[in-house]
Amino acid sequence: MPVEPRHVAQYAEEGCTLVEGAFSPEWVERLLGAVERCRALLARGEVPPAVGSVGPRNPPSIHLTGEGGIQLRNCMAADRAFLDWLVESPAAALVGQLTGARSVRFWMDATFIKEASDAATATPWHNDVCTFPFTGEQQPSLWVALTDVDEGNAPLVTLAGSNRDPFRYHSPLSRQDVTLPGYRPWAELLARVAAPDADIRVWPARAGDALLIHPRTIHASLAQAPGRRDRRIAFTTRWLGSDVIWAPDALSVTVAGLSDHPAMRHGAPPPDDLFPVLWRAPA
Ligand SMILES: O=C(O)CCC(=O)C(=O)O
Repeated sequence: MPVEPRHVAQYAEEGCTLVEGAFSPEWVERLLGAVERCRALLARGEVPPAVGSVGPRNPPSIHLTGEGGIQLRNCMAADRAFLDWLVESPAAALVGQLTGARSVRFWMDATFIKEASDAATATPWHNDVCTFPFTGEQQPSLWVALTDVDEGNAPLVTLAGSNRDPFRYHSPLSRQDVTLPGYRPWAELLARVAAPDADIRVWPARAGDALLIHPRTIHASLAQAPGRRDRRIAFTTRWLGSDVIWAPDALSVTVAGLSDHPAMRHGAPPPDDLFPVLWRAPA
């Protein structure tokens, strides 16, 4: 396991850290295969059937972002390679060790594919917690490069230290006219990253490297540099640590079968039968 104290310290201080070689070439190949299988079905208008269960989640979906930009969401239960990775790979241990959680559960997944340099394929600035129906510090995203992602191949970018903000921001995709305590307008987030003294970090990565991103860390991805047409694929999973409680509000994503599930109690941790614990800290 390549987690070192410097990764833990950087994650806590800056809200993002890169773990080089977190996943073997074999895991990268298997995940790439699963991505391509799900993408092919979704692109044909078919919903990949579940081959296992991760509890109530929204169905797999595909979203096009400009020319050559594709997002797949909620594919975890649709392919054996994804499910095997979830329980057999070092992913859950890595999340636990970096966040200091006593236990770790899987929440959701997304895949970001970019195959052309259209500016619209860039992922807009946001923080991931903007639509999460949970609260807690330990809700990171584990972003895994499945291809090499050099500086011209649409790397992730972060605003260092934004993980320590006492609030979250509206999603660019959610209603901007709703005011809720604890949220700031997305326009403010954009002003912060555009400020001349903004501490923006760029994260080139090799296939198999992983970034752990704090739920409040403001981040985006660049588009590919003009003329690039390489395949750029990142597979990202969201996780719930031991300090996380169910706390949906009017800006949270709703999940069919979960949002109204009687076992989901406001202010309580997610129940084990819907969110099995995948890793526990050694006693
Ligand atoms: O890889 C990307 O393009 C963006 C990933 C991202 O922003 C996320 O996972 O929240």
